[in-house]
Amino acid sequence: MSQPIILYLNGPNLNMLGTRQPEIYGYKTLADIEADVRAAASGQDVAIEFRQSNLEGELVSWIQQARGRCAAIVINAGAYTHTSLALMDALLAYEGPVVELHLSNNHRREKFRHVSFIGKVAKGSIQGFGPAGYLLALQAACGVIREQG
Ligand code: DHK
Repeated sequence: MSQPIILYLNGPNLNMLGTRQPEIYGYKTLADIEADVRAAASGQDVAIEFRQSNLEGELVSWIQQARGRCAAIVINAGAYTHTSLALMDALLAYEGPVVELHLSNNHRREKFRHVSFIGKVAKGSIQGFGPAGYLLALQAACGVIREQG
């Protein structure tokens, strides 16, 4: 049987990781993080799809295409977290579990980052652990997939 797919979606400016405000987001690039996730997933009997876009509509399309195909979505929507009804609606139409992910702890930051349209529809959230959060999210997603059988 084919392996369940975990779809990692990364939103705007996450392609700049490593050089973008490293005191907040860390020194790893998104490619470094993807390699870490793939290495950790290799022992887990799951397949990883890992994508990044600066475009809201592209992220919406990828969520739509995950319906009936991906077992879970892990999403760091970047700033769209705080603004995007379109992403929230797309996730509501997706039948699988959603893990909300952030490198920084938004609750310790500016007030406008305390609102999350992703958090309203996610099964749970991981934030504040830097790049390691991507591995925690893998654990969370694998756990939920296993629970669901
Ligand atoms: C990433 C961003 O780009 C910000 O816009 C969010 C999030 C926080 C993160 O911590 O990963 O506010």
